[in-house]
Amino acid sequence: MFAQLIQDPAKINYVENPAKPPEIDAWGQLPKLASTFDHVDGLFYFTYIVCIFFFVVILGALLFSVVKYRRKTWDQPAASNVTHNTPLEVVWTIVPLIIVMIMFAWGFKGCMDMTVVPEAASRNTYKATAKQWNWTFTYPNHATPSFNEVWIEVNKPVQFLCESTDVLHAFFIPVMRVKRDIVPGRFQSVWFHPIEIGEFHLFCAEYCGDDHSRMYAKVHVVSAEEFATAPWDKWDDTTPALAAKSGESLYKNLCQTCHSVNGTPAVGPTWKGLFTKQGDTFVGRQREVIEGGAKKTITVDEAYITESVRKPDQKKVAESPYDKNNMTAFPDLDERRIKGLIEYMKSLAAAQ
Ligand code: HEC
Ligand SMILES: [Cu+2]
Repeated sequence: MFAQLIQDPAKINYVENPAKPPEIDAWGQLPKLASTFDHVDGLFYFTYIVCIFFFVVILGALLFSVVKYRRKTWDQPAASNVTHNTPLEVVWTIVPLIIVMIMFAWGFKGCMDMTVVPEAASRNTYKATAKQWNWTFTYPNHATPSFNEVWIEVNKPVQFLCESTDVLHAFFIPVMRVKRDIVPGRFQSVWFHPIEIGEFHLFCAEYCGDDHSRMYAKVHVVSAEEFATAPWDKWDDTTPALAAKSGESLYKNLCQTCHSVNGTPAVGPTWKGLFTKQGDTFVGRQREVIEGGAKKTITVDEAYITESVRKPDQKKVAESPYDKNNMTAFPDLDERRIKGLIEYMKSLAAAQ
């Protein structure tokens, strides 16, 4: 019934994050693909119906009174001087109180279910680090993290310990019916039990700055066999072209929110022109930077890029507004990934 009012998911541009949008139901609700937290939908529909009911009753009474008791001539005196009605007032205090207490008890039970993590989920604990504006996931018993994409095993309860390195964010996977604010300086845990294989969205659900709306990640729920192959730990750099391709997908996940590759200004400087191709060699551009308060000119090379990724504040680009904008540091990116990003930057020059 309400589905038509909701934007058709097929028409939304999912190019950057092509997780297939699951079908929504007649209420505009996504399917629930976790065996946990049944109360979420119950409470949602209950609140929804209560709201619609009171909207109709109150607005109906209001419209009825406006028409029925309107002043018919300009000098018509007030016919009644009722100041109160005790039984009526008691009813409209007690009834909403009861309804609100039901919502409270229901919500409190749900809150306890979500925050008390069962043993099975705590044995499968991931870490989700939120920062402006991306997600880093680290896996149980696996050294390589993944960025803006996370793989979890189907039919296995999972816990995410969430932390933020800067401002407030929120961990929200609609199809799993979990949402939790992430408060800087503390770990917030969420858990759930996924029951269907697929690709789903994870959103940041707390306004966290300019690119908040682009701070989403892809959740891959995969079979145990596929999970065992550690799909996030594939990094193809057998040839420079493949390394550039791997670098490009990492760029889309991690850097695109702040860097364009076509010259468009963004939070950070464009990568267009970082390298130019002269014959068969790539030459880095000249760049004026501020290091320790002093301006100097350097040539862009692998060392400068590596440092820009790991310690972006070391040398700030001396050009407004980039000298004032801050870049998130990525200390977890290993050599191979940084090499891939550099290959990608060089491939931009080759394409010109
Ligand atoms: C939150 C926004 C943001 C994100 C995300 C981001 N950067 Fe930056 N980046 C900046 C800003 C702002 C600057 C300029 C200020 C400075 O030098 O610290 C910058 C500067 C750079 C520079 C120096 C560029 C030059 O022209 O001299 C490089 C290289 C760089 N970033 C690489 C990356 C890579 C690689 C990623 C992804 C792994 C990334 N950045 C993600 C904001 C960002
Ligand atoms: Cu946000």
